[in-house]
Amino acid sequence: MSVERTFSIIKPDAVAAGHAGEILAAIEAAGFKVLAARMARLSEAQARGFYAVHAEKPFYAGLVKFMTEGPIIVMALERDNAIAGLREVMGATNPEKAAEGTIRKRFATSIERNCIHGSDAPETAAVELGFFFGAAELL
Ligand code: 3AN
Repeated sequence: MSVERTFSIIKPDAVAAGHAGEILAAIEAAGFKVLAARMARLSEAQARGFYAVHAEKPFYAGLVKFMTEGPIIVMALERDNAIAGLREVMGATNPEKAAEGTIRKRFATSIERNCIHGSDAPETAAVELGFFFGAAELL
């Protein structure tokens, strides 16, 4: 296994509910190094761009509305096998199907309001990291 980087968002539902600290603690407890992190508020155009891959899905409009409803925390994370590892710590997209102890099982309230995002592949991680962070922030 090699050191890898991934991108994560603590979504508006979790920030509003005051779960950001516990989510970050779970990420750190799983061995991730936080390379960069900051609060952000997505514009509609940014949310549309970030989720462009889902543009044809029936849930797209609702997803964009949700992701723009309040502040988020964007993070660049590093660890061995970071991409798959974070998705394991996050749990399944639908919290009802997420394993016990995962972040989504603990804090998500629905398949849409599912508290955390994590990149799903090396290509998407690179694009998503570049969407929010400059190269100089990731040294
Ligand atoms: P994941 O976040 O687990 O990679 P994706 O990439 O399939 O899942 O979906 C991106 C986001 O879109 C999810 N995190 C969730 O907020 C939302 N989403 C996915 N599937 C649905 C759905 N069936 N209904 C509503 N929202 C959904």
